[in-house]
This record gives sequence, structure tokens and C-alpha cells, in this order.
Amino acid sequence: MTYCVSDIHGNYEGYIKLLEKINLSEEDTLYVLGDVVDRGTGGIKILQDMMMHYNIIPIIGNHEYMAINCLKFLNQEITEESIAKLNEGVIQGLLEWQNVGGQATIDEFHKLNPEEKEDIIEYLEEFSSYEEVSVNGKDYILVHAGLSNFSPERPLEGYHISEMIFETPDYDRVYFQDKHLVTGHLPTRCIEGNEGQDKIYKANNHIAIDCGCACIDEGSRLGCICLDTGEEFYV
Ligand SMILES: [Mn+2]
Repeated sequence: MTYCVSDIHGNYEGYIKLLEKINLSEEDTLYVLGDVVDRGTGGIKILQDMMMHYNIIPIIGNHEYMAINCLKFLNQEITEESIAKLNEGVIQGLLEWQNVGGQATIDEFHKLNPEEKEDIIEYLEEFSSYEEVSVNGKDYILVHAGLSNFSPERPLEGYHISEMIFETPDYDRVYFQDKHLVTGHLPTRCIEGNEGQDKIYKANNHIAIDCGCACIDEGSRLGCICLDTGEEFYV
């Protein structure tokens, strides 16, 4: 079976419960569509578990994109050289990351030993920007947020990462007649026509799966879809 989940945002307990709920076996594949880290306090712990599973495939989200550069910077020794590199861009990157919940990840990162820190940075650098899968003869494009500057003729490998992780797609628009676009990033409760519902959204060849697990109010959940059966799982 092929499963997709997104925007776990440091909710380690939810992640573990989900693995149990879908009963992820060695023959299954779980795609994680980005934003594993930040806000919640268990993002690094989730990454450490993910990297132990060859059948959990990570796709980059805007939070990982911000985290990579910042963690690399924080992981170097303080030398004249590193201080010289501390320019406005680096500082702004750190501040922006903190503004969106990066501090939880920084705190967790600081508790790791040097080898674990290296492993996390290396693992984050392995994340793909998107994945294409076929299940039961149906084609899916898995990407964190959407496809900015979309044109049906544009090859997927021609998109820059930044065009796939920040901008939400137009859920009223069919992007590909013959493919489904699976996305996270925007809690589905914010999609027009799905207001207030923390539920997987399916329409116009879109499958939106961020069920607001990072929102702390009641009802917010971690959603997961099985592409083979269409079955939805929530924790
Ligand atoms: Mn996001």
C-alpha cells in the first residue's frame, strides 16, 4: 500500500500513532510531504525515526527548506571565518525561521551529539522536492505546497524547490487531466468549500491532506490517505 501524510510539525506522538494505525509494513510505502519539523517539540525525533525506515520517503517542505541552512550555520564552530559569514541574509533566515516555529527544532537540535547533528543535516539534504507515483494505474504528483508559475507543458524537474513549497495551488483548477496533485502546507479547513473541516479534501484532481495537526485547537488532526484504497486515516 502507498500512503501519504503531511505537516506533522513535531507531533511525535501523532506520528507514532499514525504508523500504528495504518500498520505500516515493509511492503508499504509512506510518503511524508514535508513540514515534519517546527512548532511541536518532536520534529527531530520524528526525522530520526523516519531515517531508519527505507520505506518512508521524505519530500521537502518550506520548514525543512528554512531549517537546513540555519542548522548548518548553527552547527559550525564559532571561528573568525564563521563570524565573517554571519551576514544579513543568514540572520534574516534565522529570524524568519524562528517566526514560524523554528525555535522548537533549534532547542531539540542542541541536545543532539555531533554525530546525530550531522545525520540530521545529511538526512534533510536528501529530501526530494517532489515525487511521482502510479498506484492502480492512476498517476499522482506529490509535492509539499503546489506548483507556482504552473503551465501544463512545464516539466516537473524544471521547477525550482521554492516553486513547490510556498504557494498553495488553486484548488478550483484542474492542473492535470490525467494526474492527481497531492499537497499539504495549507490546512484543509482553509480551503474554500471545506471550511472548518479538518478532513482530507478531494476535488478537481486535488488531494489536500494537511488536516491542521499543527493547529492547537480542538478538531485539528493528522490525516493520512491510502492511495490504493482511498481510505482516510486520522489521529
Ligand atoms: Mn508548509
